[in-house]
Amino acid sequence: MTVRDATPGRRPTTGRRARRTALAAALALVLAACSGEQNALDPAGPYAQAPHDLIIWVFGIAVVVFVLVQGLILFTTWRFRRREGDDAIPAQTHGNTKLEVLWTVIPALILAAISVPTVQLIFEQMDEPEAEYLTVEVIGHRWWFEYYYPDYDIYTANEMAIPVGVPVRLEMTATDLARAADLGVIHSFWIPRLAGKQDLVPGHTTYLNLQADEPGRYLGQCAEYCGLSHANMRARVVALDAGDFEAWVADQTTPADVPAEGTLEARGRELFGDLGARQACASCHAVWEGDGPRGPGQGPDLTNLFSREEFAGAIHDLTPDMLRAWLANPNELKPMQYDVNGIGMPNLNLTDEELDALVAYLMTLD
Ligand code: HEC
Ligand SMILES: [Cu+2]
Repeated sequence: MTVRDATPGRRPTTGRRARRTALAAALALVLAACSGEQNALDPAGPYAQAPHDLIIWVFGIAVVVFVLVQGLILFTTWRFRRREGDDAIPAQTHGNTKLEVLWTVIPALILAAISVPTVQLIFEQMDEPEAEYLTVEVIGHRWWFEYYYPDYDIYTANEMAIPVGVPVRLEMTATDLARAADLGVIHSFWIPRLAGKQDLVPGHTTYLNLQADEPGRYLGQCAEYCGLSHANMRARVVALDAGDFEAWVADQTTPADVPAEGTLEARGRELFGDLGARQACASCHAVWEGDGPRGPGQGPDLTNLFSREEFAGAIHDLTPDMLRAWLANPNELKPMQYDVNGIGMPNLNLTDEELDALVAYLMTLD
């Protein structure tokens, strides 16, 4: 036996209010996607403009189909509704070849028409650009993006500097360096305001073009689930005017300064290369001081660390305080799995004195 609510009439009201609130919240959430830094509907360059225009075009067709189909449904339910004294069973229809052929052929034609520009565009997004372009190699790691500029022999991470108005061709792959048995997992590179989206696949090279028409900072996000800190794997493209980009290249190709002997910074540099029984920072991070070629490391290249505004997968602002917190316990700022499978940065149990010296040294790397 069911016991009825003692106060009928109250429950529907609260229910309705809850439903209305939920609906408003859901709507706000959906609409929030239409603005902000990662808005594909606000393209900032030709490689983002093309898919945007295609989306609008396809959306237009979808609206026409929707209105037609829904209109027909509404019309028939109204036109053939049951009227008073209308007790006869309506005529029973079993199939109509003409109609069925029609509603198979028309959608097939629409889909075929849409697929032509779609497939064309997919290839355009990764074909070699016709104009002179800049090449950047993108390597997806768990959980940060590494960039290498072969024309300039520059290694950097998380923030990719590009010149405004110049096509940039990304050559992309994925690996977790120095772990031969563990090639890495698939990631996806996506800067919604600058280009379409493309996977980074271990052992393969994929291509994607992007271009920014205006200087600015463009945010993106790894778009293929890649494990624990997937949500903490962002990417930032920094578009610079021609002069600023030249200055950036000059800065990045200048070796790091060696701090004067006896200073706190010099002590930091010493610790960077030797932490006694603990693994040295230098075994995972390169700081290029001009002797010998630059090379990749297991972690980001730190030669020009303070030329970047964000770090750790571009999820944190790079400030001395945040950097200190990172070195004291990296896992607290970004969940990683160093103890489980060597992915990420280990906690090296640094003392306050060591932290002071290391932060002072790293701040000279700009
Ligand atoms: C076992 C290898 C390893 C060692 C040892 C190591 N790191 Fe790291 N470090 C990493 C990895 C991997 C990352 C990237 C983590 C991420 O963003 O997901 C990282 C990130 C960083 C970053 C942020 C860089 C950026 O641009 O995002 C800094 C700064 C840093 N490490 C400094 C140090 C210092 C200083 C030491 C020594 C006290 C050290 N690391 C020791 C592997 C290491
Ligand atoms: Cu990823």
